[in-house]
Amino acid sequence: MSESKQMAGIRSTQLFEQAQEHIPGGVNSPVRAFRAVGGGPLFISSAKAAEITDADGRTYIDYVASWGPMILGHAHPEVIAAIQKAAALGTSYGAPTELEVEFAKEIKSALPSIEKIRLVSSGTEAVMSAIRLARGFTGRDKIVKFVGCYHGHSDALLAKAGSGIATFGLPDCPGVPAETVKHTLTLPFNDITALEVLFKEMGSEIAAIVLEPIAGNMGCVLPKSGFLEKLREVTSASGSLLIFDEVITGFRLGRGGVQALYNIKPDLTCLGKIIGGGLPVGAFGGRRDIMDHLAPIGPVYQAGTLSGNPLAVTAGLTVLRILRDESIYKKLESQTAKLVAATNDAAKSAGIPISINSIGSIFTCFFTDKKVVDWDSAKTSDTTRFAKFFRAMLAEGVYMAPSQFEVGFLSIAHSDEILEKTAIAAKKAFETLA
Ligand code: HOZ
Repeated sequence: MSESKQMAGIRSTQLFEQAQEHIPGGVNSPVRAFRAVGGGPLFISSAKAAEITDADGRTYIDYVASWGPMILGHAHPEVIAAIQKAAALGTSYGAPTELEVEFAKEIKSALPSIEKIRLVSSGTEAVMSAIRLARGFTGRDKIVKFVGCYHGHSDALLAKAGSGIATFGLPDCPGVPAETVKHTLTLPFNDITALEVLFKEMGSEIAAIVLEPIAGNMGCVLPKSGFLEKLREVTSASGSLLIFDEVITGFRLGRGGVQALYNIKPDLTCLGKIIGGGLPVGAFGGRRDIMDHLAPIGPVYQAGTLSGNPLAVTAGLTVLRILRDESIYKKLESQTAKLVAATNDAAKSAGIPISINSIGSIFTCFFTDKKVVDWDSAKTSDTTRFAKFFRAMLAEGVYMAPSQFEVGFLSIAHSDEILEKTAIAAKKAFETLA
């Protein structure tokens, strides 16, 4: 193990000290601060393909992939060229463009449940807007979300959320008025009985169920057989809407996201991450009759100066067009399967119990011998052991999400050579835990 790589380097440490003077916690998004794993964060200066390089000039194999968007690897030449060309034409107009029409068509061709779509600038904004629209359309206030699912940081959706809220064990968030969350009902993920009981009792008051149909913010958690079908059934029966938050899964687990994999048609879908090709973009779309409730043709207001930004749309469109090649997804899946198998082997030979959940090109290695099916089982993971593993992997040159309750992402740049290096690192890292 290269001791010199064990901690953030001198430059990252200096930058973190400065950052803490000027930026709360030194970061612009909490999980990045490494508080759940110890040590200070790496400050990144560049990235290429499957690797990132920090301010100290150290290069790491990257499984964060900007939390998902970099499915083609960092600084993909076609994407960079497209952005450069677009930048020369002006970076923002605050007016409609042909690009937005092309982008809407591209997304609709992949997700037939989307009849109309509106662009925003982040996943948070997409889900927040979809909830407002669902409430405006149904005339109902209550929404249902699942414990451990994360839908961005808007007030109504922070209740029992995943990601940083789960990582730091924050039950409630000061600043969110009780009146705002009183309409947010929470249920355990994958619990069909609890769902049926709730809808029997108050289905007619519920505007929408919102969920990550494959959860990615309590680690990767898959829906059990029949769960998504039951959601569709109870919402249709009660006149509530079904909203899929596919911010992580859209265009990542195949062009059609989870809805294509499980053949379920949500009323609304929220997208983000990959559709911006690494630039800030979110979107929400779905049934025409619902979407037409949005201003300017309907009464539900929603707006954004940088919505449909030409640079971001160019980057996203370039990526989505490349992703028309379905063989990319097959390759990603087989590379991920290799990584999962190697990780299981390494843990087994070190005698460390783990439970890996994975689908397509995402995965989470939980440090538990339990099957992880919801937030309660995710929580059985030994997070101290995870933190030690994280640090050992970092020391071996592998950069993973600094929280147990996130997913790892592969890109098409994660070659066999990269996977072999990762497997060697994992073997050494598990041995440090034995
Ligand atoms: N909420 C993101 C993970 N699911 C973290 C984003 C970030 O820190 O950049």
